[in-house]
Amino acid sequence: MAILITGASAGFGVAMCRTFVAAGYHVIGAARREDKLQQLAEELGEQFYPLEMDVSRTESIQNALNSLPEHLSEIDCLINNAGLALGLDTADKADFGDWETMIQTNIIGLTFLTRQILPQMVARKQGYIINLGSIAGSYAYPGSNVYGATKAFVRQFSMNLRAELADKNIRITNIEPGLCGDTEFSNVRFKGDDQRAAEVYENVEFIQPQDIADTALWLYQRPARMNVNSIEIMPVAQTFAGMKVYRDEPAPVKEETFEKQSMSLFGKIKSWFK
Ligand code: 8X3
Repeated sequence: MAILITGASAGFGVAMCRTFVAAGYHVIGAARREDKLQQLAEELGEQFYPLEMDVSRTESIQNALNSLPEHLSEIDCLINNAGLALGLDTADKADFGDWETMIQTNIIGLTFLTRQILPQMVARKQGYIINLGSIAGSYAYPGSNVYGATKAFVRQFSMNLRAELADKNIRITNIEPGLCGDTEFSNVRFKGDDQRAAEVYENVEFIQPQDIADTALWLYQRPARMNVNSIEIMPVAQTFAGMKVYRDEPAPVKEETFEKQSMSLFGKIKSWFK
């Protein structure tokens, strides 16, 4: 039995591969970048199996799964970690191609892979699916438009799977991280503008990939009777900003002179005696 982790070439994925291997599990690390996977394979040894997979292409997912050796074909835990944010422009200016890529990876890829793995879990009446959502799936912020919406999809998909799979002894959790540094997340979002990416993490103690990896391992090692539906994790320094209200400029107050006011009062009194 193995743990299949997507997005294994960077950030959360690398940390989770290392953490699960160190805890004694067999890990299949799936990612696009073969060189990064090979480095990880050299570091982690026999317990780690590098699997080339592009989660943004269903054909690549299928081919990768078909290529798995017999002894690793049973997946006890699927960690849907691959995903990305692209851009922070408002919806009227965002690149539609970026939206398509996010939908393709964060939604289509995640659901396709889950659909491929679920039947074997159902047949065995055992398994665990851990999805990597985001606080962006629950809280709106400008520029999050489609990225946040894909993560809201992941959140609801996770809950809907819970509703279907509770009687199959399959656990589902949506991990929802907030500001987490030391990953490629912002470098990818800002398309290689490393300066802008670095500014996101300036002067703040952000969450580390290891925190997410430790959380995933903790979840996996809970008793089989226990399901954590979702777990939202922020750095202490990140919190809610409240509702923003954009107000119109107040209408200018018409100032009436004292003479005007008294004249109109005098006019009224005069009209009573007519
Ligand atoms: C990452 C968290 O706040 O950048 O999903 O959207 S955030």
